[in-house]
Amino acid sequence: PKTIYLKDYQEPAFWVEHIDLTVRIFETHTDVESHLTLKKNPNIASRDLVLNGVDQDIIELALDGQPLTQSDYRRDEESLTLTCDRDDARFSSLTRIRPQDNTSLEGLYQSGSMYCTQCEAEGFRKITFYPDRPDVMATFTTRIEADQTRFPVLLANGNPVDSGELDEGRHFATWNDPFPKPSYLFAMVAGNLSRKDDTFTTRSGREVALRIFVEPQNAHKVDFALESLKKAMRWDEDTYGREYDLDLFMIVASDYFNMGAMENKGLNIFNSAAVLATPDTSNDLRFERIEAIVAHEYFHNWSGNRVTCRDWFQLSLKEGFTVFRDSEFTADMHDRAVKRIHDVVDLRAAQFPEDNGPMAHPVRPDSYIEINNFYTATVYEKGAEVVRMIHTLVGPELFRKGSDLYFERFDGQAVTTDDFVACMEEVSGRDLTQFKRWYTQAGTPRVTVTDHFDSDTGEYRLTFRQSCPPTPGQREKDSFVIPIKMGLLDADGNDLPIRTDADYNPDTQVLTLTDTETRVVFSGVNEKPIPSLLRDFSAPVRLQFDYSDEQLAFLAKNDANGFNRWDAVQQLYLRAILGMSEDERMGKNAQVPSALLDTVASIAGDTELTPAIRTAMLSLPGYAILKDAVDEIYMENLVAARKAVINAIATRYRDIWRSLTEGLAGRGDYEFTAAEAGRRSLQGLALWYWLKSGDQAAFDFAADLYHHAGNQTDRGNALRAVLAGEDHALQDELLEHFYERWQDDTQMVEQWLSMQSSAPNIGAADIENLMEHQAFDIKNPNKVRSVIAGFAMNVESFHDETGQGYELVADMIGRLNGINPQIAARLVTIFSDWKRFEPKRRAMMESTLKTILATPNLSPDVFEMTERALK
Ligand code: DPP
Ligand code: ZN
Repeated sequence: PKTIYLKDYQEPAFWVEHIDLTVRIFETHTDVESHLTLKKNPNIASRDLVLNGVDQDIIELALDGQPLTQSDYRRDEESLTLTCDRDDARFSSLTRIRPQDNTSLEGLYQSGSMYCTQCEAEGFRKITFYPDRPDVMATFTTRIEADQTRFPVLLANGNPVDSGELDEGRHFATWNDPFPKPSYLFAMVAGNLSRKDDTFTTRSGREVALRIFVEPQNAHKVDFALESLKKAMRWDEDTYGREYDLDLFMIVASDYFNMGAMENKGLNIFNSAAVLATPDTSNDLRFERIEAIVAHEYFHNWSGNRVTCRDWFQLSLKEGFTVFRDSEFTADMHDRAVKRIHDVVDLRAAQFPEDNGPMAHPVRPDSYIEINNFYTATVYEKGAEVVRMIHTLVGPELFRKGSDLYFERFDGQAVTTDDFVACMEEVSGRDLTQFKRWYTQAGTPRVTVTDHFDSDTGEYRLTFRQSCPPTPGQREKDSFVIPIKMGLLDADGNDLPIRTDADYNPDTQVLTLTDTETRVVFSGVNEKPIPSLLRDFSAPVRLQFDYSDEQLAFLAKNDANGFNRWDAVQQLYLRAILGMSEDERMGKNAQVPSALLDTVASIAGDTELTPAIRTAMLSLPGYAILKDAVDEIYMENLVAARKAVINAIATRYRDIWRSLTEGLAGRGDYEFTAAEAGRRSLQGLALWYWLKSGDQAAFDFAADLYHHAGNQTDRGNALRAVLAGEDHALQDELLEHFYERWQDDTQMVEQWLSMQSSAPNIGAADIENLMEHQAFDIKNPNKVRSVIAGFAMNVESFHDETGQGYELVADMIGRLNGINPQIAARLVTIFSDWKRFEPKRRAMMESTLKTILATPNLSPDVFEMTERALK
């Protein structure tokens, strides 16, 4: 496989101005006819016309009407190159593809009864010969022909311009997209779909038709997505001044989909799990996720489509910015502090470990073999944090000015992260040269803080030292620009006024670090304060300050910043679990610290905190975060310590959990609001703790809640709690009941699978059984994710000392390699922290990775990930 480097970027020798595409769908094959209007790029001397194309049978190729023979072009695995002497030329091709056999789910493929596409990043080359790179932007006309009965609905990007009947029961539809776009934003759909319509009036008074298309059995599941879409459209007008540009916006739901969703111009295609919802089949988290993904894809219409990426190294230009946008949208729609907490949990559980191992790469990578492997937490979530820091540094008004300038200046162009940052520099007058290291240097910076108080002078001093560990290909790092939002608490827990000569902005409470070491002196301080640092998680760093347990408990109670109250409790949990785990390993008697237990009680009873915040504060860090926090992973000890803390919390406060569970019962119909979702989440957690205490009454309550729940949130909470307990008869009874009742509902079956794969005490053999079940389908990524990804997070079973868990996942990767390389490659990341385990598991995981690497016909996707993991 070939490595592609950013430094080798060159514009193409030819641009495409327009493509005329005709797709004829037949039972056994699909024929694709295309005509490209080419224009020479004057900046490039070469006359090579490079067209990407894979998995197509060539029927006919022509240049300006002259048929081409094999001696007219050079061919390699992914492309075809010919010399074109004219500046204006027309390239034509007729090729044959077989979408019904395309299990990679890239390009045109069959999903259930429909045909649909996924072209990001490089799927268009599986449909027709084309310069399949994002800097080539063309207008598209797409004509689809298919059987009228089997495929009554025919969709493509843009506006419908023509349709009609053909011979032999066939029909056609022609679509025209007037906005030039890269091929990765192409989409088409053919199917027997039911449709729900709505409208949105833009602020300039244009009426936009909104349509959601789904397979008929899902017709009742679209209302929520439609409402979310309208909210997103309004929000983007209000917050960014961005109006929708076409007269029609369509969403299609597909059961077979590699990612969450795709922002194709005017025709978003969604994984059905990311769009279909009813209260009876989706829990609150799912509702929030769907709202965010619908918004995310809609926001891409500007941040991604109108202004797109020059090359795939710039992926974060659209993804980091758009994740930041959708995250702010959710914060505005619901509860800002809760959203921030959820984002930081995800960042710490997924991105920090990625940055802390062999897969670490910069937000703007320098090289790749398979770009699909770079749709990562670093590009998306850390990329969003980088945009957030710019927002913090320049402030909201200038940030908006900068984004206005960016959209205006680069409309219709394919640009780079440097172009984005340059707009922010221009409007703010701030030099962001050093800041841009966040795009080029991988690794999570560490900030170590020490303090000193001088009562004679009334001076309090904080010393910040930053460093960043080496990552693959980057040994030394230069210092980062790190915004630290902070306050100083007095003995009553109030913020002291801040007086300092340092680079501190009193309006935003932000101190900006630029050097390896920064000393900050605060004057006029009469008593030694407790610092509250990195409020709202103002930078994606690991901050270390030597708090006592009592100080953390104090911050948890008193900090004016909700996020930092939560974070103080998380530090208490983390410290307790890691300390106990170490004690265990040394054969010492491990004790749950009393400061932790007292804090738990005070949070549980603090009715001034919203239920959602209390849930977050009462939730322990998961294993992903715990593993990432130690130098060497001893799984048994970590598991024992985490369990001991849970047991102590559960048993000591059994009465609290019971009364919370009972007191938080719902009244009336299900409503998806921040307040109601918060109430349900706290009840779910309280029930889970109550059940962990072993109280029989809790099992009865859970069984009753399961059977009488009016919505999937309560039902799921009840079932998850039961699965975490020891009553195996009840577990079997409820699981059987669930499947019986919901086996015809795809989204419910997916939840049924993942609740089992992530339940404690499930073994590799149970997972094998699940994969034999009729509900499982190895060709369906959602099913694979439900079973395998759930299992991999289920550390007790996955890291079982026999190594059976490793074997099972490796086997799955081997099977998927030939079916769906993208999904297979994702699963490899499960092993990427192997070097950080104790010797026994380290050896087993390493040999598992080597077995994967020895798989015959290994795809470039899996090869790249396995090779990187082993380094
Ligand atoms: N561009 C897509 C997204 O929205 C990729 N799945 O993230
Ligand atoms: Zn995106």
